[in-house]
Amino acid sequence: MTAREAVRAVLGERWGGAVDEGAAGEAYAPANIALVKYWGKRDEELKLPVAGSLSVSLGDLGTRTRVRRLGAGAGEDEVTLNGRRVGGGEGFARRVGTYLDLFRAEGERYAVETENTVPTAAGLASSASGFAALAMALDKLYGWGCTARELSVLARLGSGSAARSVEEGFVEWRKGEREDGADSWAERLDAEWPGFRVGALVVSGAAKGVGSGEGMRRTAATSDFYALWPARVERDLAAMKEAIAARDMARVGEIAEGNALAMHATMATARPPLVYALPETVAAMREVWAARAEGVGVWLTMDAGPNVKLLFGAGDEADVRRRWPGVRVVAPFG
Ligand code: 2P0
Repeated sequence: MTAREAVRAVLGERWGGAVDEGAAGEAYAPANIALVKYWGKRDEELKLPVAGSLSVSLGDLGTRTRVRRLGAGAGEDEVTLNGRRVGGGEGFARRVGTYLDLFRAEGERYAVETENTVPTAAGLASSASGFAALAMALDKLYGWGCTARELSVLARLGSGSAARSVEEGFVEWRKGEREDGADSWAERLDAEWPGFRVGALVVSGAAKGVGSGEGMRRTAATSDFYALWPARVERDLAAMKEAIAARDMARVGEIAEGNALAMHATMATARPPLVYALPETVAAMREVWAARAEGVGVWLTMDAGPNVKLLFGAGDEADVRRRWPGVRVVAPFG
C-alpha cells in the first residue's frame, strides 16, 4: 500500500473535498522524547515500526503550523520556517511538499508557515512536532474532524515519531500488525505526573551526520545485535508502563537509560558503524553516572544526535541545576 492510499483509507468519504482559496487551518503539536525508543521500520513508505515505543510530550515546546490554500495560479508551495522563506530545493521544503502530495488534488498549492517554539539550540527540535502539527492543521483546513487516532496515523506518514506528538503527556505508539498500518497509532497513557522532569544538555550544535531513516535502515540491515532489539523493546515497554503507573522515578530512569544505550549499541555494531556520541557526549554521560553514584536521582537518554537528555524528578531539580547550570528543564505536565 502506498502512503497516499493509506491517507484515503483513513479519510474515506472525506477524501478529496475542496476548500476555498485562502482558507486556512492552524494547529500546535508538542515535541516528544522517547523513553522506549523507535528504531527500525517494517514498512518504509508507511513508516510502520518494527516495535512499539513510548514517549513523553514536551508541553509548550513544539511546533505551531498554519496551512493556507493558495490561489489557482500558484506554481509552487510557499514554505516558511521560523519566519524565513525556505527554497523549494531545501530538505525541509521537500519533505513538507512530499507530505502535502499525499493530500492535495491536482494543481492544489499551499502556503505552510511553521514556527518552532523549541529553541533550535536546545537540541530538542525534531520532525515529530512538525509533522504532527502539519497533519492537525490540514485537518482543520479541510474540516475532516479527525479523531486523535486518525491524526496519529496521518502524522506517522510524515515521520514515524510524529505519531506520538498528537498527544500530550506519556504516549504509547502501538506497533500494530496490519499491513495498511491502520492499527499503528499512538495514544495517551492515563497518567499525570506533575513532578516529572526532562532536562536538555546541549553538548554540540553540529549538524547531524546520518539521518534517522538511513540510520535505522543501516542498523537493521547490518547489525547482528539488531536481532535482539524488538524483544528488548517489548520487555522495556511493559516494565515502563508499570513504572509510570507506580510513579517510580528510579525504575523509569533505569529502563529509559538502558533502552537508549541498547539502541545505541545496535547502532555502534552496524557497518559502517553509527556513533552519534561526541567526546563531549561521553563526558556528559559520565557526569550523569557520577551524580547518581553521589545520590542524585538523574538518568540519561539520547537520540540520533550528540545531545544528552536528563530524566529526573522535581525533588532532584535543584541538584541537577547546580551540577549543570546550562541545562534546559522541561516540566511536561506543567
Ligand atoms: C525515537 N528517534 O523514538 C527515536 C529514537 C530517533 C532515536 O524517532 O524515518 O525522525 O521519519 O520515521 O521519526 C527519529 O525518527 O524517523 C526517532 P522517520 P523519525 O524518538
